[in-house]
Amino acid sequence: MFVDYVTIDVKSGRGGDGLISFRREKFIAKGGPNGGDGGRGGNVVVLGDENMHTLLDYRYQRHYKAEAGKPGGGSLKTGRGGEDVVLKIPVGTVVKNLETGEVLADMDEHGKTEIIAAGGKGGLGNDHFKSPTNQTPRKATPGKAGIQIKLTLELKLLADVGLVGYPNAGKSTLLSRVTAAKPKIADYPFTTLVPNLGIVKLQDYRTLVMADIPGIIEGASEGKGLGHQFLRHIQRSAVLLVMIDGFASDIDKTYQQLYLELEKYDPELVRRKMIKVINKTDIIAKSDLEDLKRKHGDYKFISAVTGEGVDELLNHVARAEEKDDDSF
Ligand SMILES: Nc1nc2c(ncn2[C@@H]2O[C@H](COP(=O)(O)OP(=O)(O)OP(=O)(O)O)[C@@H](O)[C@H]2O)c(=O)[nH]1
Ligand SMILES: [Mg+2]
Repeated sequence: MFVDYVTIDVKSGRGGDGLISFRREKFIAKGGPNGGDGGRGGNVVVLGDENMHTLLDYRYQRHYKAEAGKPGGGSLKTGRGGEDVVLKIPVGTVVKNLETGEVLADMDEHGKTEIIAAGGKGGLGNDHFKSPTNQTPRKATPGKAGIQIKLTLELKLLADVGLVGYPNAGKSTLLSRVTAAKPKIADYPFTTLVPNLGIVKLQDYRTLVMADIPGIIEGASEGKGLGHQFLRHIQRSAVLLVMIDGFASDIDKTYQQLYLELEKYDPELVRRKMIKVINKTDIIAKSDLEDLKRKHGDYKFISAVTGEGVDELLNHVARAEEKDDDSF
């Protein structure tokens, strides 16, 4: 099961207490202080792991607590530090503080780690409090408490190109045509329920990751259809292919509706390089197609089924991907 959003509760370990203790030696009447410091509490750490593809595990286990530090010992022994809790999360996951919305970590690399909640410091043993006037301090400090935070984990796929469009526009068909991915394709709306990724090999041997996401419709931002939360997966994409069925009753209006839904989800999304695509040219009557091409010169025309226009589209995508090309 693909899970891309969870909330969890984490708590770092409390520091161990400092100890009050005195040397006891046979012929010394009053030994000096020798209480050790408490150990540091364990941290809560996140670790990016490219072998994980879902946050499913965190649906089932929602509470994580790092170990407390051990108290200081006699003979100035520092207590052992608490064990860290290391949460493995898929590469692409953004970790936020649920209450403040602050981004605490963006796991954009395999192996990257970030401390989300630091363990409490250990307390000081009584040895720290000796002074010329107080050779037998009866004072030590307790360990500091751990930090408790509610977190959101949000998985955002790392795709260079995102496919957006109404259901049935042919997004999954295009992905299956230009990559080795095998998404489900069918002639009913909302066939795609979770995002699919594929790797496009361009003519110049570059590769691009393409994401096919569930269809969105007018009102998706108010929860219509499958909602619009899947748009998070194209938030990192520099290029968006906006795909429209050639039989849509009003192509420009459809584009405007899609644009609005993107904007409502994240105003930044509509600043991406947008490539407008009309699909299914293979089944549009020749004269109708010519009409459409005349009216919509700013669109690319393709058939995801026969491959007509697809190479040209990919070349266009390749140029859009080149960062300094602002002509899109
Ligand atoms: N004739 C023709 N049919 C197409 C073309 N592209 C897609 N289709 C058909 O249109 C239907 C929908 O295609 P999908 O690829 O599942 O559409 P989608 O945009 O992924 O749809 P959702 O996952 O529901 O959002 C299927 O029956 C496809 O075979 C095309 O270029 N030509
Ligand atoms: Mg689909």
